[in-house]
Amino acid sequence: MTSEYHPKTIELKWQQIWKDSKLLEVDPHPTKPKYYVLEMFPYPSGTLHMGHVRNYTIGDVIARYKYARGFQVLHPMGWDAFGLPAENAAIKNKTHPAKWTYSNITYMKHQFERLGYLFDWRREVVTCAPDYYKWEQLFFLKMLEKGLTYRKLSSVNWCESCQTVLANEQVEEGCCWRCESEVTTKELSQWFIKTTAYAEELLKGCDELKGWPDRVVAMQKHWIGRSEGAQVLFEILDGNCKGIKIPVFTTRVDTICGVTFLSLAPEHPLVSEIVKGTSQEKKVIAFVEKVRKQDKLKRTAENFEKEGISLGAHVLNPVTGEKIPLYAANFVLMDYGTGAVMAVPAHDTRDYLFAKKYGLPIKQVIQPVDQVSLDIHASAFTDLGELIGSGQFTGLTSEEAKIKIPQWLEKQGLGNITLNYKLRDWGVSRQRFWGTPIPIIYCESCGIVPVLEKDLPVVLPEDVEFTGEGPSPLAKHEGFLRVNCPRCQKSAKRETDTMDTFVESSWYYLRYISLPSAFTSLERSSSVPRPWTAPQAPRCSGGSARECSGPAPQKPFDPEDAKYWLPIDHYTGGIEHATMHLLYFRFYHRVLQDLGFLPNTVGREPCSHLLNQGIVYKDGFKMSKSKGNVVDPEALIEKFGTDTIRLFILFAAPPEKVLEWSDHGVEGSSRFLGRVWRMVHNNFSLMREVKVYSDDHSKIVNSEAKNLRTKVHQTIQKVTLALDQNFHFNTAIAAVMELVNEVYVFKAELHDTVSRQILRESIEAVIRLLCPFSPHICEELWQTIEYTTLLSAEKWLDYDPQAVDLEKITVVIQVNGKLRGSFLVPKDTDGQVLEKFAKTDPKIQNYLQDKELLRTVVVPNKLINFVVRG
Ligand code: ANZ
Ligand code: ZN
Repeated sequence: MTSEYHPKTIELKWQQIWKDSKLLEVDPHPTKPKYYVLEMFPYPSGTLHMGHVRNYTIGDVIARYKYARGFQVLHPMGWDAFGLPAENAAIKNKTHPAKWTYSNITYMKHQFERLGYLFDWRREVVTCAPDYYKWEQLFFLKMLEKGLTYRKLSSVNWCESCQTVLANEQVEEGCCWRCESEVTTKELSQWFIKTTAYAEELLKGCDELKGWPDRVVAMQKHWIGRSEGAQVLFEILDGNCKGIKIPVFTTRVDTICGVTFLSLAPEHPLVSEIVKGTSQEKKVIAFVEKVRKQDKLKRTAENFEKEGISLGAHVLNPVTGEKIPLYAANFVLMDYGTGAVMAVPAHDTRDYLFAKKYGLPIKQVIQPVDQVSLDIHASAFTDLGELIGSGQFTGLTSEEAKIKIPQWLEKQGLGNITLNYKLRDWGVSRQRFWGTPIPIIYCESCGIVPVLEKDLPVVLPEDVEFTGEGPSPLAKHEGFLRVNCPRCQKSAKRETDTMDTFVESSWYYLRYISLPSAFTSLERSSSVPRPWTAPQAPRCSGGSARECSGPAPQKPFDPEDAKYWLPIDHYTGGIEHATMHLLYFRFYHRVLQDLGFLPNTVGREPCSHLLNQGIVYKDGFKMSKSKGNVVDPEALIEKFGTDTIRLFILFAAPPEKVLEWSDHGVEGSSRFLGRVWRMVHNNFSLMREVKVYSDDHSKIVNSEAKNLRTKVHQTIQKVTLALDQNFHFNTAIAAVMELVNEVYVFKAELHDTVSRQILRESIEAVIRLLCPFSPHICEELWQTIEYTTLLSAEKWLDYDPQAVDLEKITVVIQVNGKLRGSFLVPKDTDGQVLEKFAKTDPKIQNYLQDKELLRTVVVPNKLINFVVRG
């Protein structure tokens, strides 16, 4: 028997066996509780980096564990395959972006296999495949019907010398990344998705995200940014625009009597109207141009230099009747509120700084309730208080005034209470080739015409040239561009913009839930083409026209599958997606439900538990190409084996914390696995003839053996706890390491059957508990001790409550008052922990499934009762 540990040989062997055993190729089996484990899918850049390895290792551990716990596990993988890098590679290498993308996918898939991850590859999603994006096009059209997509003017980065639109990441310090000339902005008609229609719902839904990190929930709320306030109309008193009423959004209508000027966003359409033909015109236009180039985020920052210009006109304060001047100011943004601000220098810091700079009056109208005097000329007083100098409203508190003033304004037809959200509608048009074509046709007589459903997908052409200059290759491709109008049949033009790649990642989790065989029959089209062949819409070769234009595809996934698999039970991904992706993902889930693609019985939230894996650092900096401190996973695997890398990553830090890379630590993990290997081989002859101890714990006479057995069951308990609820894999692994140490010092006597049985029990426990983390070596050692089963398919170990400790007590689990189970926990375990623990028991889950949980009653140290309906 060999006693040398050769990771590579073992790993390749087991990877092949797992592949052949199709372990996670599960089909829905409604009698079993399900568990949907998902990791954010990668962009196929070419190689996996350590951040990927961390993310997917976490997911793999959870998938393996849940499988061992008897769940039906869905663990899919796919590729977020559209995007700019493929297009840049195409310009550089003169190849089609698809070619680059698909060859990267092939390579990275191989890397995934080499990491020992168990995925159900049958469900693989490649977002650049026409049979994926055609659904996205269909969703777009359905959303258009409901008014959830629309077109409006919006600005883009523009390079005059390259004659091309630039993505934000192609603008380097205000200059074009290719030619280094200055980038300007240009107004283009673009498509928007009305995320704001769901703003309130998305905000309310945040309260349901109990299994999400608080930080992410806070970021979602902030991004939605609900403000309660009022809208007030200020009438223009003179000049070109006399009589026009400017709406203003304010959260402090209580300060209205302190308004001393009005500020418009420089981009406000009224600005140019007001100054047209006046002596101010030139200066104002120059100012507007200057501000347009400033960064929007910076412009509104408190410490950014406030700048503005008088427009030479005046407006009427509807409450005081005062005539006040009108300005354009750089800190007012066009796309928030109404793009106009009533300026109150006494009570708003930005207005204060502006007034100081331009010598405008400062008028106090709010008095602090508890403070006698304050110097309003030294700084703005921004708290709420009591109204002074406010005519009929004097003496009210700010809170009262915020209700009374809008009521009064409403009677005059000059204002009302409104809500405002920071959330903007989502601009999805990209002037890029490598993305989902927007399924729209422009006809001179009919205007904007949607592509007919039966004509989907609108496929990206293959014969294109990439120069990096001028408009997107789609706009130059005659064959793509020219089309007959579906309404009047006259010649028309296709939309040449493609969709933001965040659209694809908003619904990929749904595509996974049905097997391709389910949707190929639904769609009646081929599955993912690979290796890259011309992506073509299912076309007709012969046959009658009727057959060709048969019924449009019905479903992108099977609603029955959705009922079973949703919501995602565990989602892992980086914190950088805390706002955009996760918000769009929550938005699409709701939209697809409201469009009828998802059944109503599926909840409104797509994912119940989210984990943000921490960043990988090396030498104090984030591991990144630009810092030159990357460690290549592949080289390390070659040297130490996958099991070591996985173990190190999981052991070095809890998953959500920063992981500081350490070569020393990797070597330590490698040494530990060698120690486990030798432990099994050296002890095998002693344990070969016996079975695992299975008798009553109290009957063990040898106290050393008894203690070891207690350690074994405590370790099982610890590891189980970590895998079920706190995800502190590092402490779980540390516990296994301790157990290995105990086995090393344990002296099993040859003739004492019980101690040899306990030796066996301990060694088996180590192998089994370590399996989710470093699965290859564990499978191999399982075989070494002469088991013929696949360890990855074995049931998870239960601990023996008797063996654990006297400090443990039994807690009873009830559902609607009926005894449904019990479990052993440390005395005085917290109620929330008990609840979580009970919910992870598959048996209990069976009772809770498809029922509404009304209440959970916890009697500490005694029982937990789930009150359910349905
Ligand atoms: C008058 C006022 C007086 C304001 C005062 C504040 C304090 P949030 O809470 O973020 O919604 N505002 C409105 N539209 C703006 C825009 N397009 N660009 C920049 N600022 C804008 O902020 C709402 C407040 O931000 C509004 O309330 C308005 O200033 C300003 F003592 O109106 B306030
Ligand atoms: Zn037409």
